[in-house]
Amino acid sequence: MTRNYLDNSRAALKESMDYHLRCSLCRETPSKDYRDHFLATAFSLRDRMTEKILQTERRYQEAGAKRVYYLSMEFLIGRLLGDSLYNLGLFDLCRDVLSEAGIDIDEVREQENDAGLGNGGLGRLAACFLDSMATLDIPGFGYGIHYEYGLFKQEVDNGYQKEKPDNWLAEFSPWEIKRPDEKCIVPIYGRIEHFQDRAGEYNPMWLDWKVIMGIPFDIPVVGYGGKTVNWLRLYGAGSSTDFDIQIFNEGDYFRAVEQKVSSETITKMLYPRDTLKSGKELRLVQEYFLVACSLRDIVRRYLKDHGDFDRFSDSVAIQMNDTHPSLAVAELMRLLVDEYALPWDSAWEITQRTMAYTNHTILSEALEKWPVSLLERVIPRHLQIIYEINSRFLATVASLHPSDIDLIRRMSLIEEGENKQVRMAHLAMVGSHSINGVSALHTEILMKNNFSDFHALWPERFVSITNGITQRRWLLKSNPQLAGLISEKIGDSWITDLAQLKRLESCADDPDFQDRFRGIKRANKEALSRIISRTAWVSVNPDSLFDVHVKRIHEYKRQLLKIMHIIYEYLQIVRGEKTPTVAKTYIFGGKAAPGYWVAKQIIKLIHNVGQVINSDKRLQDIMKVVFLPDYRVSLAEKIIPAADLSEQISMAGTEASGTGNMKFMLNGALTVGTLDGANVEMLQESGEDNIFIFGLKAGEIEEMQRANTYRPTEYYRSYPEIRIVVDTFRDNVFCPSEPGLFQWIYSRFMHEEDTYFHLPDLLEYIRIQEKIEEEYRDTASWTKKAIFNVTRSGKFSSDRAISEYAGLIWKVEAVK
Ligand code: B1H
Repeated sequence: MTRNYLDNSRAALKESMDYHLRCSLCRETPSKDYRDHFLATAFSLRDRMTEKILQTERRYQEAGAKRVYYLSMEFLIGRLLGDSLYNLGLFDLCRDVLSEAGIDIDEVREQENDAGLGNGGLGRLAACFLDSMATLDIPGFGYGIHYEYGLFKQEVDNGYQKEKPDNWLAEFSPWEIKRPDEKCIVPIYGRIEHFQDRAGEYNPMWLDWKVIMGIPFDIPVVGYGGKTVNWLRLYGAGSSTDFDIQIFNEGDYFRAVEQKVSSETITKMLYPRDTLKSGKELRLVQEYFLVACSLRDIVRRYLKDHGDFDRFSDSVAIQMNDTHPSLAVAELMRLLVDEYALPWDSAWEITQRTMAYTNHTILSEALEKWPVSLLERVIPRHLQIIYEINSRFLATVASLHPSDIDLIRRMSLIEEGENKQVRMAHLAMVGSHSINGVSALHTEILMKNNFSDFHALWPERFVSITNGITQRRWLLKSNPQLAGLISEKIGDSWITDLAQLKRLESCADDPDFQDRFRGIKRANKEALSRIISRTAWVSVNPDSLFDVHVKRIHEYKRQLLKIMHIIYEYLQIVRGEKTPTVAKTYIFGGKAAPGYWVAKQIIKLIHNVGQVINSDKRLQDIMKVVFLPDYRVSLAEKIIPAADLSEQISMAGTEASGTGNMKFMLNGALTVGTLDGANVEMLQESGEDNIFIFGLKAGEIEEMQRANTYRPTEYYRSYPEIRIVVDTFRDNVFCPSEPGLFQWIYSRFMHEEDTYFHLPDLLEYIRIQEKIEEEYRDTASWTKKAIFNVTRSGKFSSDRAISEYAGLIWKVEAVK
């Protein structure tokens, strides 16, 4: 190759793609194989990125920049080819080079497997944050786990979810760079003994531990414009060869091999639970493994440039993505005190100044607690440190509130009882200088309810940072036609400054602009219709209203409320009580945790309702219900640009923020939603005429729960609309061949069980859907509202969120 093989000319790009086809992949050129072209293109981009990683690193070094490390058990990055092409500014060039070879770039992009290393919003947020940090030239890096199997693939068999392994690395990923030379060694298990030192003090020693080896895989993260390239470091577990050889030398060949097998299982797979904790030993080991590997790496990098720890918290900020990496507090203390011999108080000050914690949910089933007995066995030294942190912390609390035993019990890091447990959120809060919620409402609730004792003690630590999404992936790449129309009108500064979209407002009334806007939506709907017929085997009308409910299946998100509305509408039509005025396509998608029975039943219910409705001749062109299997990032990128209506109908007070809601808004869908999570702020931004808000408010629900006044049967008895819907579950209307299948739903209501308040919100939901139908018929007015949703979505950029983290929490600056 020529000397300038990395420049961004057409010739150089072609040359490096041909080079990789022949030299990396050993293929004859020209090749007609899409997968070969995917790999060759990816390698060519990676070459360009690695060069920039080195340049970026030099820039950070010269500036002596403070660095942010984002610790997360999940990074739901999806595909990378399209995003890399856009961020490097090479999309058009690459499309042309490929098309000259007779290759369609879209086919090439379809070859890439999603990196599904996350469950849902929490993992996707981490991925958007990486994109924003690189785009804003912030020295921000991700640390996560190199799962061999990402989130399971979902197949649907007779309406039932079947999980299939996601072997995303089977054809290997061209983006990652394995770095066995930078492996680290992590001790685990063993016991503590105390030895007397010369001064007569007893010091703890962690003995007889086993070893796991952490092997880093780096994925470049290129910011828009291609100047800054950060990286995401994912650790895979291997067994320590040193340790194996020790057993080996003892002559126990089989035990040495067994050791290898078991330590490699640590990063085998992602736990497939969203807003539900697991409680399994292997999950704890995973969390510890992430923390131990990343902190060693962070400390190693720091010590390359520093002789002591005096400037640690000025040089390093660590963000814990929920409590999953909260053992970082104990691990940093252990490193500083045990391995670098710092006095406890100095170590504690450094730790607190370095760490920050983001809470993502108030649902109690997700709040992590680990049994003391388990920690004692897996990481005995960390448990000791946690006890020490706790006793010092409780002494402070006691000195402020000497007689409040109950307060001390509530705030303790240890939950007392028959099986003592460590409360990980308390560990995270005590060890951090900052605690943040992910929307205004969520942070309010945290301060008022869940963490009120901590808020009273340290009000200054609490911050609200509303989530955001990256417009590079969720508009520029996923909706290129709309992106093009916007740039044509206001230029392309919105790509790095989403608030610029406001300047598009003057177009909202322009009939010509409206036409083009609608035309793009219509084209996206056609494309989605083709996907629907291919994957869900239902033919849908692209002129119908696309009403979309996609997200993890969970009771609190209330897919059941949506289905109950669909059933109501269906009954109304077939009974002749309603003349439909708008054709509708109801689109669902989402995975259920494999062990979550109710969620899986809801998938079955959606299918059965779909089967009845889709085969009813009376509703032929009026209503369709589809479930798109295997909802994932790359599918979301096709669904969201085609949506007219975005369903965000969680029970108020349960969805911490939501981020799907923001993606729909950015793509010109109107939202129907409760006053929950970031919907509250979407209402403020869009104005009440451009969003459909209904249902009980968080405070009202809280009050009904507190006073225990909600009785589902009272709603059932009082409202015929509710009764006819609930009775279908008793009467097997949607399971004639499997009587009793959905009886459980009916029974729950009859037994006064409705944890997520479906019935009190159902009437208002039906009414607002009627209003939506009415408004949709006025095409010009609907289009205008859709345009306002786009123009007023600027706040929900992850660039805004990251700027807030950088300024309020991390105190880091861009290094241009
Ligand atoms: C969110 C989780 C979560 N909150 C435990 N909590 C998990 C909890 O594997 N686990 O143990 C996995 C995930 N995920 C989501 O975070 C919230 O529900 C959304 O409302 C929010 O938008 C998102 C990002 O902040």
